[in-house]
Order: sequence, then C-alpha cells, then structure tokens
Amino acid sequence: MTETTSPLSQYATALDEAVTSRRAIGQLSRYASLTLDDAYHVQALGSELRAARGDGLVGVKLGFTSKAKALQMGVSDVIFGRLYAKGEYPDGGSVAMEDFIHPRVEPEVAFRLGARFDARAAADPEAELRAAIDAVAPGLEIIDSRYANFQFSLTDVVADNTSAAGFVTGAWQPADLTAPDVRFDDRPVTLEIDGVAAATGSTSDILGDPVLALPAIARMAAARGVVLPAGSVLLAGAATAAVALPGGVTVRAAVQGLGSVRVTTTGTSTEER
Ligand code: OOG
Ligand code: MG
Repeated sequence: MTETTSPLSQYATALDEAVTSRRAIGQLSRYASLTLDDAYHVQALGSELRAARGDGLVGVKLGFTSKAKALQMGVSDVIFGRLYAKGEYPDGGSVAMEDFIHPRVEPEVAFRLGARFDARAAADPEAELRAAIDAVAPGLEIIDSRYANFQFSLTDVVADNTSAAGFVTGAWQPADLTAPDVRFDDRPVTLEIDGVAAATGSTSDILGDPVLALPAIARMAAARGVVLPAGSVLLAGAATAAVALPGGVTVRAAVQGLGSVRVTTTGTSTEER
C-alpha cells in the first residue's frame, strides 16, 4: 500500500497520465527535490505501469550524447531511458500525431541485440554487450516531453523516461562489434522533412563514435538492473538537435553507409490543435 502512495509512485503516475492523456504537466523539480537515483526510480515505476497495460520493453536509449542536443536542451549529462513496444513504428509507416503532446524528431544510430543481455549477470558487461550486438541501422527517434514547453531539469527528464515516445529503425546491416577497429564515426547524417534538410551532422557528433554509447548503456543497464531480450534496439543518441514534428509530412533520416529510414505523419498533436 505504501508503495502505491509514495511520492515517487505519484510522480510516475502523473507522468504516465500525461502520456495517456497527451497533456503536459508541470516540472517535478518545481516542487520536489529528487536525486538522480529517485528520478531513475520514477522511470522504473513508469515501466511497471506500462507493463501492466501490456506495453513491454523493446530496447533502451541514451540521450544527450551529442553537443547539439545538450546545448539545445541545456542538460549535459548522458541519460538512459527505455523504449516500449507501443512506440515502435515500421520503416515507411505512418505515425498519428494524436498520440503526442508536442513531438520532435531526431536522427539516430541504432544497434540490435542478437542475444539476451543481462548486465548484472555479466562478468564483463561492456564486452558481453558488444558481443551480443548483431546489427546496426539508421534510426529516427520521436521525443515528446511530458513537461509543459518541453522544459526540464536533468532529474525531470530522467523521471520522464528521457522524453522517449517513439522510434523507427531502417534496414539492419549485420555488424560484428568484436572485430578489431569497428568504427561508425565520421559519417554524414541528415534529417529531412518533406525532402528539405532540417538538420545535418555527423555520427562523430555522438560521443565521437556511436559505438561509444555501448559502454555507457552496459554501465547504466547494470546500475538499473535492466535486462534486455534478444532483438532489443539500442539508440545511441541523436546526431543533431531535434526538430519539431508536425502532422502531414514525411520525415527521413539518412546516415552515410547505413542507408535511410522514414515515416509519414498524420493528424495533429495536442499542442498543434
Ligand atoms: C531528451 C532526450 C534526448 C537524445 O538523443 O539526445 C535524446 C530531450 O531532448 O527531450 O533522446
Ligand atoms: Mg534521442
């Protein structure tokens, strides 16, 4: 009983209601002083609320791995969030803006797990995570802060599952990250809306090389006890600042050497109405 009424579970419920009602709430940091650990606990409680309505974990993501994102949002620590089944869209598919409050989109690099990964059971989590990865793809992430005006502190955004709201991956290319000298740096990245460049960057903007997201994911998954099933998607972080995503457009991300990924949007989000 106490668990369901604790302040942390009240915050998780408020954030979850913002997701399901598509209505933004005030920042938790305005009235509560959460530690980073509390914030990750709120995120984990949110994951239980999702699981209770059948929305399972299908991957994890990092945020603020690029300077462009850190500058855009005024938060510079790398953050870790969860990806859920309901937010996964097929490449070339359509995304209904009614499901979002004030969505933004960003180009990403994605890795796929060929085998289950339990960081806490691993003797060397970083090496085992690299060995478990079997493919790489270009990705699009849709972020949708549950806070008004898309404004938050570090603990706010962590509690809000790092603004995660949707993602799409392009065609997977086999990748062996145990091979020496595997690199994904220095590849131009573009984000286009209706064929017009909305943001450009390079995979080097993601921690110098998106593969460097893997040690951070291994460490954070171990710290939070997140177990990833085979097939899970890992988003390394955006290569550019995020761009507002309206309804009625086609958005495409291209990563040189990895191909491209696109979705079409329909309808209007809460704040577009
Ligand atoms: C937080 C999510 C950041 C990234 O790729 O840097 C993120 C936000 O900007 O709202 O996903
Ligand atoms: Mg992102």
